[in-house]
Amino acid sequence: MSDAYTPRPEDKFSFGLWTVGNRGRDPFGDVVRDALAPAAAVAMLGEVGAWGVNLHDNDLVPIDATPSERDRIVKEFTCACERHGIVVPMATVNLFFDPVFRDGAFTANDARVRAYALQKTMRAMDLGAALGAKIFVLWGGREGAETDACRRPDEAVKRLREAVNYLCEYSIDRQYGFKVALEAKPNEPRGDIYMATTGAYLGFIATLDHPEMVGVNPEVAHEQMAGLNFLHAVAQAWEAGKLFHIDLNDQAPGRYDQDFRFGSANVKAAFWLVKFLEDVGYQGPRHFDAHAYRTEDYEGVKDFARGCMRTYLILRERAKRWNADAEIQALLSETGATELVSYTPRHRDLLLGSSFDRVGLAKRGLAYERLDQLTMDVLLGVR
Ligand code: GLT
Ligand code: MN
Ligand code: MN
Repeated sequence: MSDAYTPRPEDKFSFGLWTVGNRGRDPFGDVVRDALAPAAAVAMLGEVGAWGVNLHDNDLVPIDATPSERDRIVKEFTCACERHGIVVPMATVNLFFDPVFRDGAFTANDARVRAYALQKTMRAMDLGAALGAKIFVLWGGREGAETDACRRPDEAVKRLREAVNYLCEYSIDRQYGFKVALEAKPNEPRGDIYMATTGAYLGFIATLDHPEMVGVNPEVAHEQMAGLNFLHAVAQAWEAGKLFHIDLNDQAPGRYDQDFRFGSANVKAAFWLVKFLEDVGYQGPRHFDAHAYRTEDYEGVKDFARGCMRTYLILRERAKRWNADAEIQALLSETGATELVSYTPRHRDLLLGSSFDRVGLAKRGLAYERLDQLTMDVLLGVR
């Protein structure tokens, strides 16, 4: 039965193979679900109504596969995607699982490890391009330190720049047309990870050889782990033309990396986020980088995946209602039009000659309490 909250392909909902395939291992306990073969994951995504599947190289092709094994696996996977009407919008590379990356990949002190990381990434780009992906995510999960005795952090930045520049050249050389999306996280699995926030990456991108090819992939939980406002990070990325991809999930601030179902922990923050993405007309994939609770079997994993999409669609409908609400709009228009000023000698003289009712301005109530309660009423379904 379909309703207003049934996902459609144009919603561009995607999941990583590693998300629905997550087996529930955590630092204190072993796997609780059987392995889910990539073709089975694709079938599940088709069943729940998703549009896309994303993958790391080794989610699909084992790290030690021979070229002929790789070709067979890719062929089978492509067939599964066609059969279930699922596309591959994004690909990425696993530079964090294998022990070779225990000191980092692009920033590792050993030049052979750095070279291997580049080679592995170029091969992952080959794989992603073969599957039709146009976005390539780089998450530097091991690019960090437990002790800053290991290297100077500015050296790490230089190594990271060298690697991203190299990989952009590779994409150009092979005519892959990738948009590279850099994903920040403050810590976990390293004690501290370099480029802790989306804002740090936005600063870094401007220093690259091909800044136009590189943007960000902000993840809800990664900014919230640091106690930051995710929407603000996304808005800055969007305004800079750098929101190439987004990882939707949820997280209680200050905890471990929870990767909860989208909207399940901070529904109001999720509402502002969905409203923003819809208001500005974000056209990229809406990727859920989350996983089901460890208590679930694969029926529960489907509930998890359906829940991510359903919550997004409910919040989208609530955002439309908020935008159409006459009282909300009236309050907003009272609190300020956004007219941007620019510097001219005439404007300067006018401004310097103006007088302001400072005390009067500071006295006027802004009615944000009312505005926020109206928001709560919309969100809680009583308006
Ligand atoms: C890993 C991480 C995610 C990244 C993925 C891409 S892998 O699951 O926790 O945030 O987006 O490398
Ligand atoms: Mn992520
Ligand atoms: Mn995460």
